[in-house]
Amino acid sequence: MEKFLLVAAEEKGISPDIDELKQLARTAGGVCVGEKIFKLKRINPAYYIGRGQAEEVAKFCEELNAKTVIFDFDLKPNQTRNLEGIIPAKIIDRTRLILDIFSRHAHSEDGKNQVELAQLEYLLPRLTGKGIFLMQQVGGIGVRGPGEKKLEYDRRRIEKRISVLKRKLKDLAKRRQIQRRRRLKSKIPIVAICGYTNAGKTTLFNALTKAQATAQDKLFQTLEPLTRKAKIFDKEVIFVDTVGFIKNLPPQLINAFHSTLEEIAPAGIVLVVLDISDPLWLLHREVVLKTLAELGFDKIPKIFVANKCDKLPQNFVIKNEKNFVYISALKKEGIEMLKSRIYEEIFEK
Ligand SMILES: Nc1nc2c(ncn2[C@@H]2O[C@H](COP(=O)(O)OP(=O)(O)OP(=O)(O)O)[C@@H](O)[C@H]2O)c(=O)[nH]1
Ligand SMILES: [Mg+2]
Repeated sequence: MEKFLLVAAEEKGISPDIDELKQLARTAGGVCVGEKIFKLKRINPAYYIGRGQAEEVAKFCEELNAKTVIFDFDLKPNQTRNLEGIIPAKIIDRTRLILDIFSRHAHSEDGKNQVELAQLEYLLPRLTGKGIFLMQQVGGIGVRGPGEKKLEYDRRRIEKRISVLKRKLKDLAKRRQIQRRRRLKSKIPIVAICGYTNAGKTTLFNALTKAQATAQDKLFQTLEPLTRKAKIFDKEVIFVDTVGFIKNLPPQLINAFHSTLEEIAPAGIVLVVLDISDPLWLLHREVVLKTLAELGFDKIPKIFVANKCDKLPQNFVIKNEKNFVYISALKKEGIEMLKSRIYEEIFEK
C-alpha cells in the first residue's frame, strides 16, 4: 500500500471533507499516514497554499516517509511544478486522484476510452517544454492509464490519440442514442437511479431488479450505466443504474461521462438515492440536484430515496421533507413502499 499525506484547505470558512478525501484515496489503493489542513485567506498563484505551508508539508513528508501527497483541490500545472520543487514526493491533486479511480473501474471498451480521453486532456497542459510529463515516480496512485496500460507522454502522440478517442466516443454517443430511441419506442417507462457516489445506488438497483451488479464500499464502483428490465407489480419498467456524483467533479470527466449520464434523459422518473446516515447527505443532495440541472434533467420528476436507514434509529424521519421514501437497500426494507411510489408516479399520474 502506498503511503500518502493529505493536504486540505479551509477556504472562506468552509472546512474540507477529510473523510471523503480519505475514502477516495483508499479507493485508489493508498493508506493515509498524516494530514494537514491549512486555513487559506487567499490562493497563492504559485503554490495554491502558502510557500511556508508547502515547506511545512515537505518536512512532514520526510518525517513520515510519505512518497505521495494528495491535495484536496485542483492544482494548475505551474502550481504542481512549483510544489514538486519544494516537496520531495509525488504530487497528486483531486482531479488526478479521481481520474485514477475511474481508470481502475473502467472495464468496458467504451468506459476505458472515456477515461483515457479525460486523462490525456488532463495531461496535455502539464507536459513540459520537452514534451515529457514531469513525474518524479512511476507507478502507484495517479499514474495509471486505463486498465493497466501505460500512458505515453509525447505531445504529438497524445494529440493524435485524443482525436481518435473523440471520434470513437462520438460513435458511442450515436450508438447510445439509437438504443435510447429503441427503448423509448418500446414505451416501457424508464426509472433512473442517481445519487452521490457510495449512496447505495447499485445495491438498490440489485434489490429492484434481482440483478447482481457489484456494489462495494468504494467510490465510483459503477462507471458505466447498467440497464435492466423488471416488473413493478403487473407493469414492466427499465431501471438504469448510473455513475455516482461527487462535488468538484473534474470538468474533463463531466465531458467524458456526458454520454453515460445521457441515459437519464428519457427517464420518466429519477430516484435520487441519499445515504441518510451520512451527516453530509444534504450537501450531497445539493451536488446531485445541481449536476442534474446542469445536464438539463431538472424537469424530470424525482423521488428522494433515503437509504441506509438500518444505520439509524427506527422510525427516523426528516422534518419538513415530503416526497421521501425511507429504505434500506441492503436489508431490503422499504422496497415495496418504494415500488408503490414509483408505480403511482409513472402509471397513475
Ligand atoms: N448499512 C447499509 N449499507 C448499505 C445500504 N445500501 C448500500 N450499502 C453499502 O454502501 C456501499 C456502497 O453501495 P453501492 O451500492 O456500491 O453504492 P453506489 O451508490 O452504487 O456507489 P458507486 O457506484 O461507487 O457510486 C456498499 O458497501 C453497500 O453494501 C443500506 O441500505 N444499508
Ligand atoms: Mg454503483
